Amino acid sequence: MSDSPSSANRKIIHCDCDCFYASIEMRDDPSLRGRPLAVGGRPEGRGVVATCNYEARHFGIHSAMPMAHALRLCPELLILPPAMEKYRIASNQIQAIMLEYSELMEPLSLDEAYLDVTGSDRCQGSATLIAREIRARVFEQVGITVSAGVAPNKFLAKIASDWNKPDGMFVVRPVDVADFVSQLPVKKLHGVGKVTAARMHSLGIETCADLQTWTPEALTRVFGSFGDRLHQLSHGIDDREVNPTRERKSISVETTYVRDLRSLEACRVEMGELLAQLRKRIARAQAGDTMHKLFVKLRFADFSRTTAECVAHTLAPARVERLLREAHGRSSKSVRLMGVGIRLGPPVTQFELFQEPGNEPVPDMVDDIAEVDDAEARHAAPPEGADDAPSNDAATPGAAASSDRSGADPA
Ligand code: DCP
Ligand code: MG
Repeated sequence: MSDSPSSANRKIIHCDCDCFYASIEMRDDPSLRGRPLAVGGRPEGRGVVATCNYEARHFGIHSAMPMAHALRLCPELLILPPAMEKYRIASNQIQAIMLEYSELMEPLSLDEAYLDVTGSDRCQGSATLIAREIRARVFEQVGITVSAGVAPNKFLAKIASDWNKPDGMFVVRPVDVADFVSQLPVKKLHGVGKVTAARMHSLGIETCADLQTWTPEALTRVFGSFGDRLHQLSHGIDDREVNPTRERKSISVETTYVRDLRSLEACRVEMGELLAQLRKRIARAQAGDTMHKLFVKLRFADFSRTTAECVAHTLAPARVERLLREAHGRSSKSVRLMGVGIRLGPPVTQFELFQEPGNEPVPDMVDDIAEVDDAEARHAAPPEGADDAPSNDAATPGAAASSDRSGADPA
């Protein structure tokens, strides 16, 4: 097979397992099938739903919902704790199957991955047949169903895999792209979460066809640096390559607040919750000794954003607070999104740790890192541990955790 061209005419498959953790549990105990089942934390504590099967979804239960609330919606709900090791094994098996069709495989989380089959000669080079075969083999060999989307780029393939869930697939051929995107609701776009969608609706923008009537300049005026990207997505354009070697570069958590935070004090209060989530994610990823920088990111009511960043090898709250104060001081507007995260590098030596500055002035401030609003991009990185999943009672429905990552075993 050959390298994938970066332009048009690519063939991308996106695979996403159906109610992944719950599927594995039902596979291992078929008596669970047909009954509402959630995997996640205990309802007595602050446990949340990591996922639930489709029977439970009929009751309105969904990921990240407090388990106690799920139980009120469905008193007969069966609850199981997550068994990450089993999920990792299944994930590796699925990725191994995908790799037989193309080495250009990019995992996004344990249960989803992109595959670029542009240069593959399997199944007569048909991406549709490859996707069908992968789905059948996963079912036979791993015992769960996976849904697939086939399209000329990542953005559309990801939407397509969701189109006929569960246990379905959907193909967007190059000739179908224009029709397909024009009827697409804006909330389907990567980076458009509840808050941005509400803003769009207030501007009369419901579908990509509506977005297409806006110039990139007009979109940038309203949505900042996300404007250009919105323009491209609304036309079905996405040039991102499937990147099999992408390494996790950062781990972060962020929240878009339904009501803006109007003071530094309000930000500090919410920051405590974000930091607790970040600590858990770093621990789970065993990434503590690869931390090189710390950053605090704010997006203000006018959609401008800023990131304060410093070299750091530990998560000292005083340093986070200083970055928060620094970033907050850069605008007089209230805060609609707040995030905190770390950037990763090679493992840190004891010597570097010893050398780490304490309370000296923060070096290396970086301004305004333009990026898509990860927090609102659901697929950026589904959190795995139920108790680590963004809990709505912690902040708002817009809450999410994110991390740049890859690897065969994204922890
Ligand atoms: N997950 C989690 N916390 C969340 C979201 C997801 O722990 N807030 C975990 C459990 C899921 C897995 O990640 O099984 C995959 O996430 P998906 O978003 O793909 O959800 P599912 O696979 O469970 O369901 P779907 O059929 O909608 O893909
Ligand atoms: Mg899934």
